[in-house]
Amino acid sequence: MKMTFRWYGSKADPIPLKYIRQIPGMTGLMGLLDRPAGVVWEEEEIKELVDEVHAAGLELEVIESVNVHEDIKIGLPTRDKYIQNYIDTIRNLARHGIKVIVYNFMPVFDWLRTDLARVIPEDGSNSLYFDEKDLGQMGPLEIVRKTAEDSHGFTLPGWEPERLALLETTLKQYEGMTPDNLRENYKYFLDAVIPVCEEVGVRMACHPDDPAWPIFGLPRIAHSQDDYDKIIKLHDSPANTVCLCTGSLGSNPENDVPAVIRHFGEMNRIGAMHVRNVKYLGHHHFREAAHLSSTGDLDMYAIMKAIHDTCPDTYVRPDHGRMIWDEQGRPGYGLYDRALGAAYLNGLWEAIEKQ
Ligand code: DNO
Repeated sequence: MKMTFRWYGSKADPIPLKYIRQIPGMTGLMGLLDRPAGVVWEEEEIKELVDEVHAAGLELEVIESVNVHEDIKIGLPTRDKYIQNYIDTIRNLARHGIKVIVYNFMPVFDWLRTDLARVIPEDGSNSLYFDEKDLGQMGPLEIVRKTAEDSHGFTLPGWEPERLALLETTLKQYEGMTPDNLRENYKYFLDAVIPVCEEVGVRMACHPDDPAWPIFGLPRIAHSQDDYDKIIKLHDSPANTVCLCTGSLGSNPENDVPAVIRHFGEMNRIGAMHVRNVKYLGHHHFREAAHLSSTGDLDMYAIMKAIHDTCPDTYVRPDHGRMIWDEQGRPGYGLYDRALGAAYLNGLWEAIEKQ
């Protein structure tokens, strides 16, 4: 296992690399260049990022994310141009040591919450929260407005302003699209990019829908083991993998997360892991918890054991943390609770190894 940390770049992330380096057992980052979906990531800018990370004593083998342009997901004629740009980006990243690209194929919205700072009554910290009842009252435009307002000036991953500016148009373009239509467009994309990944030694890792069910009537095709079985069959290759996010899949109690890890781990189809815990509050209603098993509803030991037994060399990052100790930062991506999460997950790993 390679323990990594998500980082948004020195201009956008208040957490200095030297702090990340000081987290015990931290080997590298899941990093990114802040570029709009559809453009080519040029080699010089990639090199600059990689050099900066290496100079801090960390590795950069995973990029999260290279976003897929909406025209590709919708299947517009312009998609070929954007797919070519994606391919050029894959080649440029591979030349600078990148091994895994995390992305998603979710229409319009990446992850979604109805409150970015819900106070946890037991300890006074706060975390990301979702209640479908609140969402029903809000509607897509309202949730975008509220999420931007609550994000303390930080751009949240998947909520990039240039994407959201087109929200109304984009939502219309998805009208009438079925999950099968979306899968066809996904296949078109994978058929183009996966052969290039095989050639240059990169693995594409698809992040699950978060939360793990359809929202606003949009087609969503990545929120269960069955869904991922279909995705893998769209273009069967070791380069077509899952970014298995325990908190996203685990938002739906019907997903047995350790079993899903074992299923795809045994097939060698896990490109990266996001590990975090969830507390269920009712139907389609949850909040994020500390990583420790007893503070939520996922069994983190069983999760780490499944990774250990089936994909022990994968990249793991402690996913969203709570906001604790009065830290002000990007919701979900503060330093303190994610550092505690990494230490805890490393502790579980050590115990599993020594058993
Ligand atoms: C949320 C993240 C997601 C993830 C993307 C991958 O916190 O886990 O935004 O990065 O879905 O493309």
